[in-house]
Amino acid sequence: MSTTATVESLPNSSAEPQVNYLNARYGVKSWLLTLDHKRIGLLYLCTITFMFVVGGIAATMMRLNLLEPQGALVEPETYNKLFSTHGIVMVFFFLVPSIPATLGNFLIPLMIGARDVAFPRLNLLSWYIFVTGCLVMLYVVCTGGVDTGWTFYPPYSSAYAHTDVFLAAMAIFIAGFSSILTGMNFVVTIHKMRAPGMTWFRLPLFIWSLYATSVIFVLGTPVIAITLLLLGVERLLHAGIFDPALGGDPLLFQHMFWFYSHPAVYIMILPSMGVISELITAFSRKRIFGYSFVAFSSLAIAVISFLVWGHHMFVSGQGVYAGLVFSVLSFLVAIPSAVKVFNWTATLYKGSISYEAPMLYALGFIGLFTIGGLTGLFLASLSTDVHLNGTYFVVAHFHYVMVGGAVMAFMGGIHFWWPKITGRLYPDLWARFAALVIFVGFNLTFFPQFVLGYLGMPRRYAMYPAEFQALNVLSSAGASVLAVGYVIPLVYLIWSLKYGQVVGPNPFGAKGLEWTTQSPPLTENYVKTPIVTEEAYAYENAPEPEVARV
Ligand code: HEM
Ligand SMILES: [Cu+2]
Repeated sequence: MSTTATVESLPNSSAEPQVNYLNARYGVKSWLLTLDHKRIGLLYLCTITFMFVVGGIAATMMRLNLLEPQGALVEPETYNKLFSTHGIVMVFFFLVPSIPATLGNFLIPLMIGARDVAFPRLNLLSWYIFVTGCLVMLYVVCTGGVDTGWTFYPPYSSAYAHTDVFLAAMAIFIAGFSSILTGMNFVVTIHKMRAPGMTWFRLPLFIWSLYATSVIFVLGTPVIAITLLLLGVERLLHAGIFDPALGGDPLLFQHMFWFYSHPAVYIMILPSMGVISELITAFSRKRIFGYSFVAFSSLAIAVISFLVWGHHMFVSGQGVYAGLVFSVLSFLVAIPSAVKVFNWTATLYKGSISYEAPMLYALGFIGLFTIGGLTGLFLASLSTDVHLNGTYFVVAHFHYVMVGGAVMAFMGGIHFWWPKITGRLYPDLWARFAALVIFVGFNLTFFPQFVLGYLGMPRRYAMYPAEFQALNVLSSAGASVLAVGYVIPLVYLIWSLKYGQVVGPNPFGAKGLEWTTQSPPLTENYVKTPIVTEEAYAYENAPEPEVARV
C-alpha cells in the first residue's frame, strides 16, 4: 500500500535507541494509567495468557484423570468443577477477548492510519473491567469452584448446585461489559478514524473481520448478561424464571444462553479468519483472491450467526419443525466460512509461498478449521445430532474449531506481528518446530475423541467403560505433547525480548500500513498521517523481506 509515510522519513534511525511506545515512558504507573492502544493491547495479552494457563491446568488435570476408566486423579465432583472452570475460563476469559483485545487493540489504529482508538479512556476502562471479571472468576476457582458446566443449565444451576454459581455468573456478567465497550470503540474507530484514502474496500481484511466481531460484541453480549443476571435472581430470590418447580421454563434459559453463545463462537473464530487472510497473502506474496467476497463473508457470518442457536437444542424437546429450520440455517452459515477457505486456497495457487512460522500456523488453521467446520455439519443435521449430541464428538468438534482454528490463528498472528510489537525477532527454527509439535499434539489429543464420541462415549463423565481406555490414553498423551508445544513459544518469545535479533520496520516485506512505521512504533504511531493511494495486498510492488525467506 503506497503511502506518503515511507520508512526513511522516520526519526533518528541512528545508533541511539529510537523512542518508541515501549521506552517513551517507564514505570508501572505508565502502564496502569496508559491511554496508548498498543500498551493496552499488551496488558490484555498478559492477562489472557495467564487465564489460558489456568484453563490449561484444568484441561491437563482432566486428561490425566481420563487415563484410567475409573478416574486416575480426582473425584467425580472435582471433575465436574474442572470441566466447568476450564470451559468458562477458556471461552469467556481467554478466547473471546484473545485476538480482538490484544492484536485488535494493537493493530486497528496502525492498520487504518490513526493515532489511537476513538475512546482511549474507555479502552483502558475496558481492561480494568475485564481484570475485575478475571479476579472474581479466580476467586471462585480458589474457593471451591463451580460444577454446572460452562452452559449453566437450570434447574441444576439455580436450584441444586452447591457451588458458587452466582459469583461465576457474575464474573462473566462483568467481563461482558469489557467486550461491549471494546466493540463500540472498534466500530467508531473504523468508521471515523481511517486515514485519507483508506476507503472501506482498501481496508485490510483483518479490519473487516474485527468490525463484524465488534457488531456481535455490541448486539450479542447484552443477551448473555441478562440471561446470567436472571439466573442469579432465580438462585438468590427463588423467582420462578427457569426452574419448572417454581413455574419457570428451563428451555427459556437454553434459548437465551445459546442466542448469545452461538454468535459467541463466531466472536472467537471471525478475528482468526482475519489473521489468516493477512498471513496467507503475506507468505504467498499475492493479492487475496476475491477481496470483496472475503470481506462480505465476515459480515454474512455475523448476521447468520444470530439465526442458528436452536441447533444446540435438537434433543432438548424443541419442536421438530423448529429443529428443521435451525438445521437448514446452520448449513447456510457454512457457506460464508467455505468462501473464505476456498479464497485462501485460491490465493495460495501459484503464490510464491514461504514457510516461516506464521505461515505454518496459517496452513495448520486451514486444515484443522475445515475438519472442525465439516464435523459441525454432522451436528447440524437432525438425524446424526440425535446420536452425537452430548458425546465426545461434540467436544472434538468445538476444540477443532476453537483450538485447531482460533488458537492456531492467534499463535500465527502473534508470531507475524511480534517484530512490529517488540522490534525483535524470535528464533524461526524453534518457532517452526513448536508449530509442528502443536499441530501433531493437537490432532493426537482431539482426533481420537471423534471416534470415542461416535462410539458413544458421553462428555462430562469422570469415568468411562474400559473399552474406551486406549483412545483416551492416546488423547491424554497428545495433550501432553500439545502442552509442550505451547510452552516452547512462551520461552523463546520472552527470551527474544532481550536477545532476539533486532529488526527493521518490515522484516517479512509485508504490505499494510502497520509495516510502514518503525518497529516498535512511536506512541503516536505515525509522524504524519499517511495517505493511502492503493488497494490492500498489492504484493506486485511489495518491499523485499529483510529476513531470509524459508
Ligand atoms: C489447549 C488444550 C485443551 C485441552 C487439552 C482441552 C481439553 C478439554 C477436556 C478434556 C474437556 C472436558 C471434556 C468433558 O469431560 O466433557 C474440555 C471441555 C471443554 N473445553 Fe477444552 N481443552 C483445551 C483447550 C480449550 C480451549 C482453547 C477452549 C476455548 C474455547 C476450550 C473450551 C472447552 C469447553 C467449552 C469445554 C466444555 C466444558 C463443559 O462441558 O462445560 N478448550 N476441554
Ligand atoms: Cu452453535
